[in-house]
Amino acid sequence: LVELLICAERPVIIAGAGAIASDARNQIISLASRTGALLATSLQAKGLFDGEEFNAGIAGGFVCAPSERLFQDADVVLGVGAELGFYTLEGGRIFPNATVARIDIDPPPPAQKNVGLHVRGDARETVAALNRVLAEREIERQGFRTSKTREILNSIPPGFERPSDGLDPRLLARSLSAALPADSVVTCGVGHFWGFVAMYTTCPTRGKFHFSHQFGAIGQTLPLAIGIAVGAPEHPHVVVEGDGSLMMHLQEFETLVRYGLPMILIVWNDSGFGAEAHKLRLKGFDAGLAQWRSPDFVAVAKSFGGDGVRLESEDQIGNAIARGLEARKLFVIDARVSPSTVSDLYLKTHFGAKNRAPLLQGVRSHPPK
Ligand SMILES: Cc1ncc(C[n+]2csc(CCOP(=O)(O)OP(=O)(O)O)c2C)c(N)n1
Ligand SMILES: [Mg+2]
Repeated sequence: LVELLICAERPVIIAGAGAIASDARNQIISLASRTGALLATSLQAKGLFDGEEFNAGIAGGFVCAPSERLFQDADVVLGVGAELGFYTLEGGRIFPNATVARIDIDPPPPAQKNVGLHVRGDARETVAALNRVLAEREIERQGFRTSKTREILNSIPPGFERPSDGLDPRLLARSLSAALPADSVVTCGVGHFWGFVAMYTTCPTRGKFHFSHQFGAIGQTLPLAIGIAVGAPEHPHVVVEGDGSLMMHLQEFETLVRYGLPMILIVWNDSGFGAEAHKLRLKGFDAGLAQWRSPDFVAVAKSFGGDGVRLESEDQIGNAIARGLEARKLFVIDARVSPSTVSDLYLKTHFGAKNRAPLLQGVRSHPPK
């Protein structure tokens, strides 16, 4: 691994959940600066390097356009506490020219493709050892850390057109960044909608993101979020869930109310299984097969003993969250988003469009534990 990093001309370091668990952030930042690497994260470690120079954000399906362009030229990709699975490497598409290496406490999973070099060890200790060896050998590389890279990362993103059939999901996700309390924990479900949250909502400065994507299954967010709420009662908890997924576990409202758990639940409501509706439309089928007339989720929450509000505009999200914090119980924010607005990931993966997503630049005051 030492030799690989010494020879690397344009390395990228991708931190995953294991890097957070072992508190490896500062060691990774030193290693990246020594080797001239771009910093990136898997979805699981979203926001870990916010505020750092040469932070390229998320590597994987949710990659922004400037980073995607730079990753094409990477010659070494080092995962730290990151599995670097199919989605993080986009099946190899995102790093077409790179040798892959990993540092992980676990052995490579049996189904892992492109194992590359796998070093077993604690993320922080192993990266610290690398830093020591590279310092002894006086390695200081410029690598990716040039003014050209800075220019690409800071390029002004293209604007987007506002939809006329509901709230703009990109604008809503962006407005959510400023609305989240600094120490809040955000739990986000999986569906078409999660791309907006992953790519346009910054991680709260002293908070954390969880994504409930195990097995890619929808309908698990509320049960997972209830566990997170019980485990971290000192943090305000904001949950983002799709309307279709929510209707698979709506009965858990009763659990929340019975245990008196405070939770702000934003229903990203496009009145359908958007993930399916967009694909049906694309293939010439009837998208209406995966769409419905939305129930009144606020009324449902109230009937269980919770409360809520229907969001009238994107910029009302701050007020709605403030009301939810005051309510200190289940508080549903029903956000009727545009059902026709396609996420960047879907535009790229299913519609063959060019990636135009901006780099999400957050500022982190404190590393999450
Ligand atoms: C258990 C399960 N059933 C079906 C799917 C396929 N699926 C993936 S996303 C999705 C739609 C989710 O709808 P919603 O929560 O409203 O989010 P949206 O896609 O509309 O943003 C479906 C049916 C799945 N991933 N898991
Ligand atoms: Mg939906």
